[in-house]
Amino acid sequence: MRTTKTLPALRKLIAAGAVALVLAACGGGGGDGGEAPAGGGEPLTMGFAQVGAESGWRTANTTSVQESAAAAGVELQFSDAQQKQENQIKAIRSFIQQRVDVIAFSPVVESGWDTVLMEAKRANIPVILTDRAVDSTDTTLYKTFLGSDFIEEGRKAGQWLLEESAGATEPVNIVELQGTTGSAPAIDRQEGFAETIAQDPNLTVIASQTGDFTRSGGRQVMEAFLKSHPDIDVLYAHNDDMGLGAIEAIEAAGKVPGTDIKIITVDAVKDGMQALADGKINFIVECNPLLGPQLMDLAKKVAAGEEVPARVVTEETTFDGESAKAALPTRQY
Ligand code: GZL
Repeated sequence: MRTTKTLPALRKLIAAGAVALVLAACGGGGGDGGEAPAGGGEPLTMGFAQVGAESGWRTANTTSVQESAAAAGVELQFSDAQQKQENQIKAIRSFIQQRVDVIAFSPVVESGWDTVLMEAKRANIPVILTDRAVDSTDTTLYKTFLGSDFIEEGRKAGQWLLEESAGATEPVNIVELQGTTGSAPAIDRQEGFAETIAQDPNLTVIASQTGDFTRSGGRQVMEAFLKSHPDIDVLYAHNDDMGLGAIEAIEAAGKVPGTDIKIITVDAVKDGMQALADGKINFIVECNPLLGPQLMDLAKKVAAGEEVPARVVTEETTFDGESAKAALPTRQY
């Protein structure tokens, strides 16, 4: 549903109308190639509160949102919270003050959102969760959740290791680099992996700690793991960036990543796929960051008061070394 327009917005409407008239006089087209609002009306305004810029995945996700907004003729107010929940809450409050038509955000952690989401609801501004979920029990606080099934991603990682280790008679010692503490992907990827490897008593997670989804975090924690556990067989990292940081630590310790220590990661961004093609990573579960087009489509629907599905799960696959080599030349991110 559109919000009540104030005087500044009326000026925008006149300007938009004037722009639409000018474009018509010049034969239309031109500009940034974005869609002109249907019927010459005011463009949809979206406030997007992004987690930060912590990983290659996040960068690709930001690019997808920004480019899709331009292509859809959506006026985007974008904020980078630098992985701090208080910054995301401030940004959402600012979007409410600006009376945007739709608010979208990727919650850095699952908890602590009910108050600010209730403020958006009272302001009659629909909210779309993208990428990550919240643990609010009141599902009327948002219109839909667009993003991956992280438990399924963890299961896919665990299933690969189950098959790789089939018939093992010796214990398989696993270390785990968790994503941001309290975030949906970290919680769910750990859950999905653990429930799957529980089918083989030889598979044991001997250490698990957060690397906060960053390369430096992955490297630092892996250095500590290597010092305290000389007998590591497998690394399961919740994203490529932590896995790539861990590879630096493994090589610095004189071990061969992908051979001495098998490595499973999640995301499938270019740098991770290159390491997979090079044999330094053994298996990657894809997590698709290109949510922009679906987000803009959902935003237009909720702003128009149309019904949308409560949950939109993104399509994604898995890669081994051979399929990574085949995919790399045309990989978008
Ligand atoms: C998952 C996303 C995660 C990525 C990380 O959808 O939230 O955050 O897996 C990113 O690379 O930092």
